[in-house]
Amino acid sequence: MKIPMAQNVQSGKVEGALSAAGLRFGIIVSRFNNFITDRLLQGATDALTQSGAASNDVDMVQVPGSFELPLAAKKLAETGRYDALIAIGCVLRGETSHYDYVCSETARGLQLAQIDTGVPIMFCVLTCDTLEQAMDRAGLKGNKGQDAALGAIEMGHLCRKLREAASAGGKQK
Ligand code: INI
Repeated sequence: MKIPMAQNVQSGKVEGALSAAGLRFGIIVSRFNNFITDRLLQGATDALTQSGAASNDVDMVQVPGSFELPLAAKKLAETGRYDALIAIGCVLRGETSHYDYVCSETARGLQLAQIDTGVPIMFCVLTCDTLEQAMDRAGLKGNKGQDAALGAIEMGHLCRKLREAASAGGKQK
């Protein structure tokens, strides 16, 4: 694909910018382990608004657990309303293999949803052995919700640019 030269686009290099203004975001958040997911959600929404996202350009839906994130994310992506989605969950290892099923199916489902729909979906699902590990990642030593928001902004811009480049390439033919 031939990428036209534009702001932030050098020949052969395409990158997303880091302003969230004008982009639309959906956040899907799991209620399970909500003492962690609430903190991740706060980190994500703070980062989006501090980066210029309008509050009515950020929608939030809740699901019971991480396992339900992929279906809700896919349905949001299919609306065509969003530049990027952020899926937030926290899976803590227990005594049985349940943890492994929830982690692997959540990751697989979210990846499938973004590949199927073409809408970027950030994987903000903590998969931790202990509550302490989760707390560290949900505010004590950084916040993965904030990291996911920055990823969503970058991927939202990148996908817009790649769409524009593809349609400009199509018009030249
Ligand atoms: N869901 C989570 O998000 N985190 C967990 O740690 C967890 N554990 O441990 O069971 C969990 N289970 C619920 C699961 O996501 C589904 O909601 C449930 O199985 C119903 O489909």
